[in-house]
Amino acid sequence: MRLYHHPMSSNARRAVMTAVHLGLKLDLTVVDLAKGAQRDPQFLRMNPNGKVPVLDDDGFFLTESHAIMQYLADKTPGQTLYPQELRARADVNRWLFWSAQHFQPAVSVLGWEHLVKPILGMGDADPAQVKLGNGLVSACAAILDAHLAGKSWISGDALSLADYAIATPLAYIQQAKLPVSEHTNVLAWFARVQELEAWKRTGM
Ligand SMILES: N[C@@H](CCC(=O)N[C@@H](CS)C(=O)NCC(=O)O)C(=O)O
Repeated sequence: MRLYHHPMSSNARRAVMTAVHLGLKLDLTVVDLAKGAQRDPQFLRMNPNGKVPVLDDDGFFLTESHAIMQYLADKTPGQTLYPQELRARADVNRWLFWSAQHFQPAVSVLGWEHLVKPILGMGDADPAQVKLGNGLVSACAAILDAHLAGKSWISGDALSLADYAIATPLAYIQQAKLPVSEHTNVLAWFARVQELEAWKRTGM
């Protein structure tokens, strides 16, 4: 299997971490986002959205990082990251959708303003966008913090796809100036994730 990714992409990292945890071999191809390689016609044939990650499993092209995580887990007999039991799986799914719909987009606003724009030389952060991003991330962080009170992992009692999905954008707490410092349950949980082999073996 091959994954088209970028080393700075938190969306791609959650797929890579899943593969590392599951012991699946992924060949990695870097898509040079800064040079616009994601808009090459050849890449757009794999993902018309022009975004990484894209998984190529023997000619089956799968986009959307959370769907890739689910696919990789479903391909792996005996795995425990993505439970089989109906309600346990539904709970993991609930957090994967939360990650895709709420948390990652919220972090992306601040990631763009504080991290990507400077790298691309696109000027100063836009105060209105920073205000928007701070509000969105703060709201998400408060929800996650309350949920994590007294818990080690996000869904059930064990590490799951939900933890990997939600942790990856937090790699940019400092650079993206994410307003999470008051959310001690989030920080304690994130410290646990950072101790995991899959975290240590991925990212920049
Ligand atoms: N919902 C998508 C989002 C993917 C995404 O936004 N990828 C970013 C990198 S983190 C990208 O490829 N951006 C390039 C662009 O928009 O031009 C997923 O979860 O895979």
